[in-house]
Amino acid sequence: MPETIEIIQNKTFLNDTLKGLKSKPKTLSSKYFYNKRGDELFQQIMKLDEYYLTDAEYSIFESQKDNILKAFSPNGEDFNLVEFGAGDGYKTKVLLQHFVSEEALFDYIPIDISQHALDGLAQSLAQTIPELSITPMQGDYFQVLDRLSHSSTRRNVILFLGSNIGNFSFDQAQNFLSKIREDINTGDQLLIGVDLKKDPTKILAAYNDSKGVTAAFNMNLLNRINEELGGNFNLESFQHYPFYNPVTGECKSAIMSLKDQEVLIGEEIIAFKKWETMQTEISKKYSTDEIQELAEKCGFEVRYNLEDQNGYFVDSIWS
Ligand code: AVI
Repeated sequence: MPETIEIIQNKTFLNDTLKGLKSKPKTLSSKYFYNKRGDELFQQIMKLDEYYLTDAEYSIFESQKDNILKAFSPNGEDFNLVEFGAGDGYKTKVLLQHFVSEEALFDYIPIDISQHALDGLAQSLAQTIPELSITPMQGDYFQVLDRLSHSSTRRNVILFLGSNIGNFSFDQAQNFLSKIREDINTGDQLLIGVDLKKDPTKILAAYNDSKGVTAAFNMNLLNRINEELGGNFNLESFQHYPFYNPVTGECKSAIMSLKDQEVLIGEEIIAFKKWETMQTEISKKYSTDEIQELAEKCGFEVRYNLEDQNGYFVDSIWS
C-alpha cells in the first residue's frame, strides 16, 4: 500500500477511535475488526459449532439452489450476480457451481474494497469452477452498483449474505437498503441473508463461544489500537462482554474494563471506570415480520423467504 494512503487510513482510524472513546457510552467501530489477524479469527469463528449462522445459510443454498436460480432467472434470462463483500466465497460457491452446471447465463461480479481479497477469490474460483465467468470489481459498493446499473443492460441480482445487514442498526439498515433501491433498475433483485430471532441462549453462545475465539476477535481491536495508534491497553484488565436483548433483537458485543484505569492512545489519556464498557459491535436479529417491514420501508417487495430446517436463518429474496 502506498505510504500516503496508509497515513490517511491511520489518521481516520485514530480520529474514529478517539471520537468513540470520548463519547458516552464509549464505542469502538467494528469496521476495524478486520486486519490480518481479525480476518483469520473471523474465518475461525465461521467454523465454530456455536456460530450456527454459516452452516444455516450454507444448508439453505444446498437445499434451495434450484429454486434460487428459478427466482433469479425464471425463463433462462441472463443476469449479473453481484455480491457485496464476497469474502472467501465459501457459501456462494454452492450457488455458482449449481448455476454453472445448469448452464445459466450469468456473470459473477464480486465487489470488495480489498483488491487482495478479490484476487484470492478469483484465483480459488478459477481452480474450483473454471467455466465461471467472473468480473471482480474493486471499490465502494454503491459506486460500482451505480456504474453497473448505467452500463449494463442485464438485470442485476445482488447478494448480501451472512447476516452482514445485522451489523447495522434498523435505521442504518434502512438507509443502506434504500440507497441500493435508488441505484438499481426495475426487475433487479436482492438476496439478503438475515439471522432470525431465536432462543437467546443460542444467540449468546454464538457470540461467546467456549473456545474464546469470539473474545479474541473482539479484543483484537485493542491489540490493533496498541500496534497502530501507539496505545497501551493491557488486555488482562479488560473482558469481552456480549449481551442480547430479545425485544430489539440486538446482540451487542462490548469490551468491559475490570478496574479503574487510564489508557494512553498516542498523546491522549482515556480514563475507564471499573465495569465501564466500550460497545464494539451490533449483530441484529430479525423476525420475519420485521424483515417484511424493512423491505417495504425501503421500497422493495419480499418475494420469497427461504429458511433453514431449524428456522435459525432466512435468505430473503426481494424485488
Ligand atoms: C460479519 N458479521 C455478520 C458477524 C456477526 O455475526 O455479526 C461478525 C461477528 N462478530 C462476532 N462473531 C461474528
